[in-house]
Amino acid sequence: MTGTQHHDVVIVGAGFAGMYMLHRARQLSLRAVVLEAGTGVGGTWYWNRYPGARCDVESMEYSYSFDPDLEQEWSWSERYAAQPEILRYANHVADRYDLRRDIRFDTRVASAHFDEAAHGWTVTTERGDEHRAAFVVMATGCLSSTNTPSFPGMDTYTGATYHTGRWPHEGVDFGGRRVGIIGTGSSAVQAIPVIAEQAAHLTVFQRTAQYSLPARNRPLGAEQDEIKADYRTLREQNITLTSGGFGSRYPAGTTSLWASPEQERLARFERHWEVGGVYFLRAYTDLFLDKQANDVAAEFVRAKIREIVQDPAVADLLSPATTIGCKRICIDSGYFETFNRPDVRLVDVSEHPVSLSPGGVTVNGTEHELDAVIFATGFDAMTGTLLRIDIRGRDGLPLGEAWAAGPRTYLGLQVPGFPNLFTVTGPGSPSVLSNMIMSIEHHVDWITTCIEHLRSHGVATIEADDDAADAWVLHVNAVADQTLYPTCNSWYLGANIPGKPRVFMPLPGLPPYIEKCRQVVEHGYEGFVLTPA
Ligand code: N01
Repeated sequence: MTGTQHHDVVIVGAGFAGMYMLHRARQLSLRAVVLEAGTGVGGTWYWNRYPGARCDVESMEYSYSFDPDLEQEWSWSERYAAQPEILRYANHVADRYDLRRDIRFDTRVASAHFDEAAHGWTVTTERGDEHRAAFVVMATGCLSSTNTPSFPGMDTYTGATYHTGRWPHEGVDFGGRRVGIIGTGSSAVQAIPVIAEQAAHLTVFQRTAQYSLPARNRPLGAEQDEIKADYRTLREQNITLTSGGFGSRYPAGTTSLWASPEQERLARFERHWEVGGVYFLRAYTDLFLDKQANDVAAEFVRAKIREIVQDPAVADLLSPATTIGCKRICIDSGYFETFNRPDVRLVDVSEHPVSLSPGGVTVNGTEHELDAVIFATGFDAMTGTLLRIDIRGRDGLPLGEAWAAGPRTYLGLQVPGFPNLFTVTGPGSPSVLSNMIMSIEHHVDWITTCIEHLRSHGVATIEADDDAADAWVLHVNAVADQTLYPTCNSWYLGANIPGKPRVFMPLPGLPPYIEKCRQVVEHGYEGFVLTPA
């Protein structure tokens, strides 16, 4: 389709955020269109099809809550759903609410420019189609722009290469092949045990050892019916959790680690370790606040690694020295056990960087011959996708310039100088430190209420106030500074991308944030500038 099309709202991205935004926009009788780069819905779950990909928020919680009928009719097979099942769910939602007729697939957005005179936006696709609308909702995801470092010799490598975040849809057969994987973050930790089963040999190139906790995945039996019998209670309890909107069914400590005698600590950590998943880090209230308390938890996990991994030198290499939970914690099914296999080798690249050669990967002068190399090297998180689109606000101000010193938003919902443009789970909101679907629903509901208010009050534009945004950025950093999060080189801080400004991007603590958003509305969109039509 070419030419200019007119809508009330253009939504960019057909992941969980974009799909729900479309559903809500239709309820307001808005003419809405979704522009999606992929050929299907599902966002992160459409792209990340690597072997072992799975969500580490439980399926009963990592799902929409907006429609009790949807909650009841969909059945999850496992405690933690694997990528194909989550993608089936996304497709089910798209069909159930007849979303596809307003989604343009295979349509990548190139630019979005604010038009002062029209009080609206012109969104242009890479094909050159123009979409005009009063509102733009960037539902572009927090981890949607992959990061592939420019390794020396990359162009010379003759084998196959893959990135976990752009996995071929037809799958990859690693049978009989010598495979290398660079990176040991969440994606790699999930992929490594599965690829080790398939490949003739697997070499893991590790720059920084990562903490990983056992998922303890299991088929969902009667507990699914129990939750469905009182789903509202689970959702309501989850949203009250500071730790991010999921897991209220599991034990959480209410005291400092120092309030427990040593023996009791070990017993409690053991119980939390057995529960599986991130709940280990909820054993005490100060594990994210007090470095010494964190060290005790970290040492517990290192002891587990030494127990699991038979070769002490390998166990040593796999044992992180850093603050546990400071980088996004990994959740695994058999990760450390995989290094006991004779056909898996761990190569330390902390001192000697990786380069590629025609036959494989070279580290410190040793070439590892490989038929395939997997880049599990992560994403340009939270800002990457927004900055790759040519977004220009008032007076043609490019978003890249507005964010030269790091992302600056009010509530993670709007950027000063970019009227009527909303970011779902944008930087400055709890986003990646929460159950993403819960935060998506919260933002989409907030945006929907806001648009409804503007239309019913004859308001042409809403825009984050400069001072409110400055104060918000300070607030986000002040909250983060009370925790251990900013103390390590994580992607939360932009530290994984050379040259990216170091700003802590997500906001720790969901309930006060939700309350703040509520108050802002109650006080007539305090902190936003509303301009009458
Ligand atoms: O990416 P990452 P990811 N040479 O950035 C290494 C979510 N997620 O795709 O630590 C050598 O975590 C890098 O090393 P270092 C989740 O939020 C969720 O794994 O920088 N190595 C690191 O080991 C997660 O946090 C789920 O020293 C290099 C790795 O690559 C986020 O996505 C599943 C390198 C990158 O790890 C991203 O996870 C999967 C270089 N030049 C992902 N550059 C679930 O819900 C980078 N590395 C379960």
